Amino acid sequence: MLPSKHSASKYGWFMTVVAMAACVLSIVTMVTQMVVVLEVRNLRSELRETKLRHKEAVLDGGDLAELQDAKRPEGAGSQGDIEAERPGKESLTGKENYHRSKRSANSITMPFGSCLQGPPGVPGRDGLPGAAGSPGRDGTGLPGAAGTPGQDGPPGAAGSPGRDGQPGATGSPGRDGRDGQPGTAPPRSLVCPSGYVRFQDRCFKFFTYKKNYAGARAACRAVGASLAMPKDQATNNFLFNQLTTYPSGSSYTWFGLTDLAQEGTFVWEDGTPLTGWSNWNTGQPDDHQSDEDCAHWYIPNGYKWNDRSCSISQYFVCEVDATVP
Ligand SMILES: [Ca+2]
Ligand SMILES: [Ca+2]
Repeated sequence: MLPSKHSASKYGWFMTVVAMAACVLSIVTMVTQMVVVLEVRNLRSELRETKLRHKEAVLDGGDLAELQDAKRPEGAGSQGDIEAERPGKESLTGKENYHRSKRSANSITMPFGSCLQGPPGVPGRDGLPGAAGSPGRDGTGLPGAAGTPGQDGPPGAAGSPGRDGQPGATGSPGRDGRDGQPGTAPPRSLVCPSGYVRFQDRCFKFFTYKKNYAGARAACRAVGASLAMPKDQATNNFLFNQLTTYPSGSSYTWFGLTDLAQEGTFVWEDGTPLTGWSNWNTGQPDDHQSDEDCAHWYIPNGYKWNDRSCSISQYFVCEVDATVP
């Protein structure tokens, strides 16, 4: 953590004072060492001079004692002092002093460096984190208890379709079919008399002259026939289609149906009453003027039926059953 600006300033001043004190101390030490050095040099110089004189005395045969007296300072005369003045002894002491002085001189440090140095700087920032340590060893504690079971997963996808099943049991027999419609083709063995036209099991003859109803009925019976009886729509359609091919087709034509026996109750020529299907024109039978008891095809109105006076003469149609040849 960096110091604040104020604390850094106070710290700087304190360090400056300490540095200056160290500088003064260094200067004093340096002066002392310089004095010592100078003293050592003087001693060495005196030692050289003494050696030189000793050699000269030996060469000249002079009195060593005289030389020693000349060398001894005034007031000194003891044997200890003389031994102290011996060249060998004195040379050894000088060497020690010399090395000491040299070491002292070498150990002298210039105080100006420390004096010129500024106050110490602020502490540096924290260094980068160290490298990660090696992984620790596995613990020796007991394993923990098992956790609670997780929730059920989502349902899986739908499976593929199964194989086809086995064939089922045989069903119960079906119901009997309905009866078919009667065929329209006439038996090949049936035939009609000459001059007749066959339709199914009956034969029809279209007369080309006119008779009242009673005359027409008599003419049919004369040939073993009766007036035609169109009891169903198929026979009726066949007959009026044939009428268009004859000259009589363009006029009114009798067939065998009357209410002569009882007004309002029409009966076929074979004595059977008119029931079920009929083909009356609109508003007919109307027994107009209470004089209309005989039925005929009303040509202008699509061959619809009409009751008309039986006394009127018209064309007519007879029928007989077809026979096996
Ligand atoms: Ca009538
Ligand atoms: Ca009528």
